[in-house]
Amino acid sequence: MQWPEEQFGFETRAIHAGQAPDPATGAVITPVYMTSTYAHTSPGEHKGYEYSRSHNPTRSAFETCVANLEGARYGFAFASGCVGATTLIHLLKQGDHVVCCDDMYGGTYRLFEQVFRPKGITFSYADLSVDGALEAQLNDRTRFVWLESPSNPLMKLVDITRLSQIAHAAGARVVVDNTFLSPYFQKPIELGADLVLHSTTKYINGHSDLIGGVVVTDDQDLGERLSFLHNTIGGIQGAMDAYLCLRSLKTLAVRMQAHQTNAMAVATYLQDHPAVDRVIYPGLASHPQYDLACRQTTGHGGMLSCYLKGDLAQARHFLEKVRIFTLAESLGGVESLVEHPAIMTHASLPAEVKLKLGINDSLIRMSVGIETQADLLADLDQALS
Ligand code: P1T
Repeated sequence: MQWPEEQFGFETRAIHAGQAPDPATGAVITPVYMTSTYAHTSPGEHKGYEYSRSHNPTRSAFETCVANLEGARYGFAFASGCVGATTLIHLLKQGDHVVCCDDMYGGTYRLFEQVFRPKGITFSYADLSVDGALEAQLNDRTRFVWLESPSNPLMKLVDITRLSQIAHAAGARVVVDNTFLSPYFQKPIELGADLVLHSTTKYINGHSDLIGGVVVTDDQDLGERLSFLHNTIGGIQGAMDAYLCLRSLKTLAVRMQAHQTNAMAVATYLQDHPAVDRVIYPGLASHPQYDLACRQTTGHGGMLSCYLKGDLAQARHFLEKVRIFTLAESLGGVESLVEHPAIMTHASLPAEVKLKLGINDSLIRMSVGIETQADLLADLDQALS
């Protein structure tokens, strides 16, 4: 079997892409190549592997597989989502400008504002779901448009195709952080984006047992520049973590379906609960961008946010009372997690930014896992009572 095989379905590619049986032994599962270096037969003569910062067969298999699933030719696995983002920003130089969606993971905002702004890269933030908002931010130094869709934690969507056309006309590249939906539900490159980033800590690995990131692109120039930066900066993923991510991709499709089924049930349940003010889930017809969600994605994923009635005391009471949902940062694992963005994942945002966005003390974010649905609903029921 030759890979990539375009005609195979997502599930087949998730299980086989980049994973021919091991040439040395016939092992069906790609081994964990725990080696830092590789023997040369003569200086400069080797089997394509010299040093594991540059290449490692386990990591290469994962990179090939995830790139294939995103419809891209180049994939680079990193030690975290944040170092993936860091490496992307190293494609830029002093004076360059990035337009970002206003609602994004707090750690990405902190990286941009506290690490890269002092070094001379400028960032502006706008609600890019509003017509004309991107055009108003672009200038002749804009190199990247950085999108999360759905965004973390407010689940806002942006029209990736429309924004990519506008960005490209202005000479900028589009980065989509696809962490929340995974390539199973959303393929940004097919929609027109140039670069896709994931925190693989989340759905791609799916079992909350590692930190990782990946960047993919189908653009040869970007692929070659990223290959240089990946090796030269060296924020690479270790072989064991790459092995776990590769193994997890095999079940991505079934996990995402199960996450979505449970999230839809939780969203519907919360929507009708008297203690809940508002639920934000792209799969609900009440989501302001429900039509875009149905057009742009093939599913709505396992993440949702809601505003509880009351103040911080009510939110704390709920968060302390859940039993199956665990009060913890992160998302995308098989177990259900719940968190308070204002105090936890988005604590590094300035108070006025949080206020403007609506990240207040009543906002709760849930990563709905794949436990028995009735148990999850019963847990929420007792915690909200
Ligand atoms: O944690 P790390 O693997 O470095 O990934 C950072 C990151 C990037 N992009 C998005 C959309 C993310 O959600 C994250 C990490 N987010 C959390 C830890 C969280 O609880 O939201």
